[in-house]
Amino acid sequence: MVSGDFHEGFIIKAYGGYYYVRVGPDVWECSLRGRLRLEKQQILVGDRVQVRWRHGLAGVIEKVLPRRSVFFRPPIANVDQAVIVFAFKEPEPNPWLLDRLLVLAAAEGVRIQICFNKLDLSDSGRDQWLSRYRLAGYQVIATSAKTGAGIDALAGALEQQVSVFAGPSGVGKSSLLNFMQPGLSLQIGEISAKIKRGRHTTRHVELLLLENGGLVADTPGFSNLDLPLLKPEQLSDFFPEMNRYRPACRFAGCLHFKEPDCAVKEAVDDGEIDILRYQNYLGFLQELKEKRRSF
Ligand SMILES: Nc1nc2c(ncn2[C@@H]2O[C@H](COP(=O)(O)OP(=O)(O)O)[C@@H](O)[C@H]2O)c(=O)[nH]1
Ligand SMILES: [Mg+2]
Ligand SMILES: [Zn+2]
Repeated sequence: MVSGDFHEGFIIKAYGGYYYVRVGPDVWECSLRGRLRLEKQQILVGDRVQVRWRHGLAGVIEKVLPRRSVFFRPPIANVDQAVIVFAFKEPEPNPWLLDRLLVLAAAEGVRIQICFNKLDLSDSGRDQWLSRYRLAGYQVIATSAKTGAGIDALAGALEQQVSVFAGPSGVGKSSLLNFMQPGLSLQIGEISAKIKRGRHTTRHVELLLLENGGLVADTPGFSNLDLPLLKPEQLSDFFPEMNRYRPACRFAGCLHFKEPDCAVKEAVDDGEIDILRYQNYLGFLQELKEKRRSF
Protein backbone atom coordinates (compact mmCIF):
# COMPACT_ATOMS: atom_id res chain seq x y z
CA MET A 1 0.00 0.00 0.00
CA VAL A 2 1.09 3.52 -0.71
CA SER A 3 0.73 6.15 1.98
CA GLY A 4 -2.22 8.29 0.97
CA ASP A 5 -4.27 5.48 -0.59
CA PHE A 6 -8.02 5.87 0.01
CA HIS A 7 -10.15 3.05 1.39
CA GLU A 8 -13.73 2.64 2.52
CA GLY A 9 -14.71 1.19 5.87
CA PHE A 10 -17.06 1.59 8.80
CA ILE A 11 -16.51 2.66 12.36
CA ILE A 12 -16.88 -0.18 14.84
CA LYS A 13 -15.73 1.65 17.98
CA ALA A 14 -14.67 5.07 19.23
CA TYR A 15 -12.26 5.19 22.11
CA GLY A 16 -9.68 7.55 23.57
CA GLY A 17 -9.93 10.05 20.73
CA TYR A 18 -9.45 7.38 18.06
CA TYR A 19 -11.90 5.72 15.74
CA TYR A 20 -11.52 2.04 14.98
CA VAL A 21 -12.45 1.43 11.39
CA ARG A 22 -13.00 -1.94 9.80
CA VAL A 23 -11.38 -1.95 6.37
CA GLY A 24 -11.85 -5.35 4.74
CA PRO A 25 -10.59 -7.94 7.23
CA ASP A 26 -8.56 -5.45 9.29
CA VAL A 27 -9.28 -2.86 11.95
CA TRP A 28 -7.41 0.42 11.59
CA GLU A 29 -6.84 2.94 14.34
CA CYS A 30 -7.82 6.24 12.78
CA SER A 31 -7.67 9.87 13.73
CA LEU A 32 -9.98 12.44 12.35
CA ARG A 33 -8.88 14.86 9.67
CA GLY A 34 -8.63 18.36 11.15
CA ARG A 35 -11.29 19.78 8.88
CA LEU A 36 -13.83 17.23 10.18
CA ARG A 37 -12.87 18.05 13.74
CA LEU A 38 -13.43 21.74 13.10
CA GLU A 39 -16.80 21.15 11.47
CA LYS A 40 -17.80 19.45 14.71
CA GLN A 41 -19.63 16.90 12.63
CA GLN A 42 -20.79 14.22 15.00
CA ILE A 43 -19.26 10.93 13.97
CA LEU A 44 -20.90 7.77 15.18
CA VAL A 45 -20.17 4.10 15.46
CA GLY A 46 -21.75 2.56 12.37
CA ASP A 47 -20.79 5.45 10.10
CA ARG A 48 -19.33 4.52 6.75
CA VAL A 49 -16.17 6.49 6.14
CA GLN A 50 -13.41 7.15 3.65
CA VAL A 51 -9.98 6.71 5.21
CA ARG A 52 -6.50 7.53 3.99
CA TRP A 53 -3.90 4.91 4.81
CA ARG A 54 -0.85 6.16 6.70
CA HIS A 55 1.15 3.21 7.97
CA GLY A 56 0.60 -0.27 9.37
CA LEU A 57 -2.97 -0.46 10.57
CA ALA A 58 -3.43 3.28 10.97
CA GLY A 59 -5.13 5.93 8.91
CA VAL A 60 -7.00 9.20 8.83
CA ILE A 61 -10.75 9.59 8.36
CA GLU A 62 -11.18 12.00 5.46
CA LYS A 63 -14.89 11.85 4.88
CA VAL A 64 -18.10 10.53 6.43
CA LEU A 65 -20.42 8.98 3.85
CA PRO A 66 -24.17 9.71 3.97
CA ARG A 67 -26.10 7.96 6.75
CA ARG A 68 -29.21 5.88 6.18
CA SER A 69 -30.44 6.29 9.75
CA VAL A 70 -29.45 7.19 13.29
CA PHE A 71 -30.37 5.14 16.32
CA PHE A 72 -30.35 7.39 19.38
CA ARG A 73 -30.10 5.19 22.43
CA PRO A 74 -27.38 4.05 22.12
CA PRO A 75 -26.14 6.35 19.32
CA ILE A 76 -25.27 4.23 16.26
CA ALA A 77 -25.53 5.09 12.58
CA ASN A 78 -27.14 2.91 9.91
CA VAL A 79 -28.97 0.49 12.21
CA ASP A 80 -31.43 -1.83 10.42
CA GLN A 81 -33.05 -3.63 13.32
CA ALA A 82 -33.35 -4.00 17.06
CA VAL A 83 -33.22 -7.53 18.46
CA ILE A 84 -35.02 -7.55 21.78
CA VAL A 85 -33.74 -10.48 23.82
CA PHE A 86 -35.49 -11.94 26.86
CA ALA A 87 -35.19 -15.36 28.53
CA PHE A 88 -37.97 -17.91 29.11
CA LYS A 89 -36.50 -18.47 32.58
CA GLU A 90 -33.73 -17.09 34.82
CA PRO A 91 -34.79 -14.32 34.62
CA GLU A 92 -38.51 -14.78 33.83
CA PRO A 93 -39.76 -12.47 31.07
CA ASN A 94 -41.04 -9.15 32.33
CA PRO A 95 -43.83 -8.27 29.87
CA TRP A 96 -44.05 -4.69 31.07
CA LEU A 97 -40.37 -4.13 30.28
CA LEU A 98 -40.61 -6.06 27.02
CA ASP A 99 -43.57 -4.02 25.81
CA ARG A 100 -41.73 -0.86 26.79
CA LEU A 101 -38.64 -1.86 24.82
CA LEU A 102 -40.87 -2.66 21.85
CA VAL A 103 -42.32 0.87 21.97
CA LEU A 104 -38.84 2.39 22.30
CA ALA A 105 -37.47 0.36 19.40
CA ALA A 106 -40.47 1.18 17.23
CA ALA A 107 -39.99 4.88 17.99
CA GLU A 108 -36.41 4.56 16.72
CA GLY A 109 -37.95 3.59 13.40
CA VAL A 110 -36.10 0.31 12.99
CA ARG A 111 -37.38 -3.20 12.28
CA ILE A 112 -37.92 -5.34 15.36
CA GLN A 113 -37.04 -8.93 16.06
CA ILE A 114 -37.86 -10.63 19.38
CA CYS A 115 -35.70 -13.45 20.69
CA PHE A 116 -36.63 -15.61 23.69
CA ASN A 117 -33.51 -17.39 24.91
CA LYS A 118 -32.83 -20.24 27.37
CA LEU A 119 -35.21 -22.54 25.53
CA ASP A 120 -33.46 -25.41 27.33
CA LEU A 121 -34.84 -24.15 30.65
CA SER A 122 -38.35 -23.45 29.37
CA ASP A 123 -41.48 -25.42 30.27
CA SER A 124 -44.95 -25.54 28.77
CA GLY A 125 -45.37 -21.84 29.60
CA ARG A 126 -43.14 -20.95 26.66
CA ASP A 127 -45.90 -21.31 24.07
CA GLN A 128 -47.84 -18.56 25.75
CA TRP A 129 -44.91 -16.15 25.31
CA LEU A 130 -44.32 -17.11 21.72
CA SER A 131 -47.95 -16.90 20.69
CA ARG A 132 -48.61 -13.65 22.55
CA TYR A 133 -45.96 -11.79 20.56
CA ARG A 134 -46.55 -13.59 17.28
CA LEU A 135 -50.24 -12.77 17.59
CA ALA A 136 -49.28 -9.14 18.11
CA GLY A 137 -47.48 -9.26 14.76
CA TYR A 138 -43.82 -9.57 15.75
CA GLN A 139 -41.16 -11.91 14.39
CA VAL A 140 -40.23 -14.16 17.30
CA ILE A 141 -37.34 -16.62 17.55
CA ALA A 142 -36.76 -19.09 20.40
CA THR A 143 -33.12 -19.97 21.08
CA SER A 144 -30.77 -21.67 23.47
CA ALA A 145 -27.16 -20.60 23.74
CA LYS A 146 -26.63 -23.84 25.62
CA THR A 147 -27.96 -26.41 23.14
CA GLY A 148 -27.72 -24.29 19.99
CA ALA A 149 -31.45 -24.59 19.26
CA GLY A 150 -32.73 -21.76 17.08
CA ILE A 151 -29.28 -20.23 16.61
CA ASP A 152 -29.35 -20.76 12.84
CA ALA A 153 -32.61 -18.85 12.64
CA LEU A 154 -31.16 -16.03 14.73
CA ALA A 155 -27.97 -15.90 12.65
CA GLY A 156 -30.15 -15.81 9.52
CA ALA A 157 -32.02 -12.80 10.86
CA LEU A 158 -28.72 -10.99 11.50
CA GLU A 159 -27.13 -11.72 8.12
CA GLN A 160 -25.97 -8.59 6.29
CA GLN A 161 -27.87 -6.39 8.75
CA VAL A 162 -26.77 -3.89 11.36
CA SER A 163 -28.50 -4.95 14.58
CA VAL A 164 -28.70 -3.63 18.10
CA PHE A 165 -29.15 -6.26 20.81
CA ALA A 166 -31.20 -5.00 23.73
CA GLY A 167 -32.74 -6.60 26.76
CA PRO A 168 -32.17 -7.07 30.48
CA SER A 169 -28.82 -8.36 31.66
CA GLY A 170 -28.53 -12.06 32.27
CA VAL A 171 -30.84 -13.16 29.45
CA GLY A 172 -27.92 -14.43 27.35
CA LYS A 173 -27.20 -11.74 24.76
CA SER A 174 -23.44 -12.18 24.97
CA SER A 175 -23.77 -15.98 25.15
CA LEU A 176 -25.81 -16.02 21.94
CA LEU A 177 -23.18 -13.96 20.12
CA ASN A 178 -20.39 -16.15 21.43
CA PHE A 179 -22.23 -19.26 20.23
CA MET A 180 -22.63 -17.81 16.74
CA GLN A 181 -19.07 -16.58 16.61
CA PRO A 182 -16.81 -18.38 19.09
CA GLY A 183 -13.89 -16.04 18.30
CA LEU A 184 -15.70 -13.10 19.86
CA SER A 185 -15.12 -14.34 23.43
CA LEU A 186 -17.49 -11.81 24.96
CA GLN A 187 -17.63 -11.87 28.72
CA ILE A 188 -20.72 -13.50 30.10
CA GLY A 189 -22.50 -13.40 33.39
CA GLU A 190 -21.02 -10.26 34.95
CA ILE A 191 -24.36 -8.91 36.02
CA SER A 192 -23.50 -7.64 39.47
CA ALA A 193 -20.30 -5.89 38.38
CA LYS A 194 -22.22 -3.97 35.74
CA ILE A 195 -24.88 -2.80 38.16
CA LYS A 196 -22.36 -1.79 40.80
CA ARG A 197 -20.54 0.56 38.45
CA GLY A 198 -23.68 2.68 38.50
CA ARG A 199 -25.61 4.56 35.92
CA HIS A 200 -23.05 7.22 35.09
CA THR A 201 -20.62 4.75 33.59
CA THR A 202 -19.70 5.59 30.02
CA ARG A 203 -20.91 2.88 27.77
CA HIS A 204 -18.65 2.03 24.89
CA VAL A 205 -20.62 0.89 21.93
CA GLU A 206 -18.93 -1.58 19.66
CA LEU A 207 -20.11 -3.22 16.46
CA LEU A 208 -19.11 -6.87 16.20
CA LEU A 209 -18.73 -8.46 12.78
CA LEU A 210 -20.21 -11.92 12.26
CA GLU A 211 -19.01 -14.32 9.57
CA ASN A 212 -22.26 -13.93 7.65
CA GLY A 213 -21.69 -10.19 7.29
CA GLY A 214 -24.00 -9.24 10.15
CA LEU A 215 -22.93 -6.41 12.43
CA VAL A 216 -24.18 -6.45 16.00
CA ALA A 217 -23.94 -3.98 18.85
CA ASP A 218 -24.06 -5.97 22.08
CA THR A 219 -25.28 -3.12 24.24
CA PRO A 220 -25.89 -3.32 27.96
CA GLY A 221 -29.49 -2.45 27.06
CA PHE A 222 -31.27 0.77 26.41
CA SER A 223 -29.53 3.47 28.40
CA ASN A 224 -32.81 5.13 29.26
CA LEU A 225 -36.20 3.51 29.63
CA ASP A 226 -38.27 6.70 29.53
CA LEU A 227 -41.02 6.42 26.98
CA PRO A 228 -40.42 8.52 23.88
CA LEU A 229 -42.17 11.90 23.80
CA LEU A 230 -45.32 10.81 22.05
CA LYS A 231 -48.76 12.35 22.05
CA PRO A 232 -51.11 9.93 23.83
CA GLU A 233 -53.04 9.41 20.59
CA GLN A 234 -49.84 8.24 18.86
CA LEU A 235 -49.09 5.44 21.30
CA SER A 236 -51.18 2.79 19.57
CA ASP A 237 -49.10 3.31 16.38
CA PHE A 238 -46.40 1.43 18.26
CA PHE A 239 -48.59 -1.58 19.08
CA PRO A 240 -48.86 -3.36 15.71
CA GLU A 241 -51.93 -5.38 16.71
CA MET A 242 -53.85 -2.20 17.67
CA ASN A 243 -52.83 -0.48 14.50
CA ARG A 244 -54.78 -3.07 12.56
CA TYR A 245 -58.06 -2.32 14.32
CA ARG A 246 -57.70 1.40 14.81
CA PRO A 247 -59.22 2.48 11.48
CA ALA A 248 -62.49 0.88 12.62
CA CYS A 249 -62.77 2.99 15.81
CA ARG A 250 -65.56 5.57 15.72
CA PHE A 251 -63.28 8.50 16.58
CA ALA A 252 -60.15 9.35 14.62
CA GLY A 253 -58.20 10.30 17.75
CA CYS A 254 -59.48 7.30 19.75
CA LEU A 255 -57.25 6.44 22.71
CA HIS A 256 -58.92 3.01 23.04
CA PHE A 257 -59.61 3.80 26.66
CA LYS A 258 -63.16 4.92 27.44
CA GLU A 259 -64.36 5.94 24.00
CA PRO A 260 -67.56 4.35 22.64
CA ASP A 261 -67.42 2.10 19.58
CA CYS A 262 -63.74 1.36 19.94
CA ALA A 263 -62.63 -1.49 17.65
CA VAL A 264 -59.49 -2.05 19.70
CA LYS A 265 -61.44 -2.63 22.92
CA GLU A 266 -63.79 -4.95 21.07
CA ALA A 267 -60.81 -6.94 19.79
CA VAL A 268 -59.54 -7.20 23.38
CA ASP A 269 -62.96 -8.46 24.52
CA ASP A 270 -62.98 -11.02 21.69
CA GLY A 271 -59.51 -12.25 22.64
CA GLU A 272 -57.99 -11.07 19.37
CA ILE A 273 -55.74 -8.63 21.21
CA ASP A 274 -53.90 -9.95 24.22
CA ILE A 275 -55.29 -8.49 27.44
CA LEU A 276 -51.86 -8.13 29.06
CA ARG A 277 -50.55 -6.16 26.08
CA TYR A 278 -53.63 -3.96 26.29
CA GLN A 279 -53.15 -3.38 30.02
CA ASN A 280 -49.55 -2.36 29.43
CA TYR A 281 -50.79 -0.05 26.70
CA LEU A 282 -53.16 1.59 29.20
CA GLY A 283 -50.33 1.95 31.72
CA PHE A 284 -48.09 3.65 29.16
CA LEU A 285 -51.00 5.83 28.03
CA GLN A 286 -51.50 7.07 31.57
CA GLU A 287 -47.79 7.85 31.79
CA LEU A 288 -47.86 9.89 28.58
CA LYS A 289 -50.91 11.82 29.74
CA GLU A 290 -49.18 12.70 33.02
CA LYS A 291 -46.02 13.69 31.20
CA ARG A 292 -48.01 16.03 28.99
CA ARG A 293 -49.70 17.62 32.00
CA SER A 294 -46.33 18.35 33.59
CA PHE A 295 -45.01 20.37 30.62
N1 LIG B 1 -29.42 -22.57 30.55
C1 LIG B 1 -29.02 -21.54 29.79
N2 LIG B 1 -28.21 -20.58 30.30
C2 LIG B 1 -27.84 -19.57 29.50
C3 LIG B 1 -28.26 -19.46 28.15
N3 LIG B 1 -27.74 -18.34 27.63
C4 LIG B 1 -27.00 -17.77 28.60
N4 LIG B 1 -27.05 -18.49 29.73
C5 LIG B 1 -26.41 -18.15 31.03
O1 LIG B 1 -27.03 -16.95 31.52
C6 LIG B 1 -26.07 -16.12 32.18
C7 LIG B 1 -26.04 -14.72 31.57
O2 LIG B 1 -25.58 -14.80 30.23
P1 LIG B 1 -24.98 -13.54 29.44
O3 LIG B 1 -24.67 -13.98 28.06
O4 LIG B 1 -23.90 -12.87 30.21
O5 LIG B 1 -26.25 -12.56 29.43
P2 LIG B 1 -26.31 -11.01 28.99
O6 LIG B 1 -26.18 -10.22 30.24
O7 LIG B 1 -27.66 -10.84 28.36
O8 LIG B 1 -25.20 -10.77 28.00
C8 LIG B 1 -24.73 -16.85 32.06
O9 LIG B 1 -24.54 -17.59 33.25
C9 LIG B 1 -24.96 -17.82 30.89
O10 LIG B 1 -24.15 -18.97 30.99
C10 LIG B 1 -29.13 -20.49 27.64
O11 LIG B 1 -29.58 -20.49 26.49
N5 LIG B 1 -29.48 -21.50 28.51
MG1 LIG C 1 -23.68 -9.31 27.99
ZN1 LIG D 1 -60.27 2.82 19.75
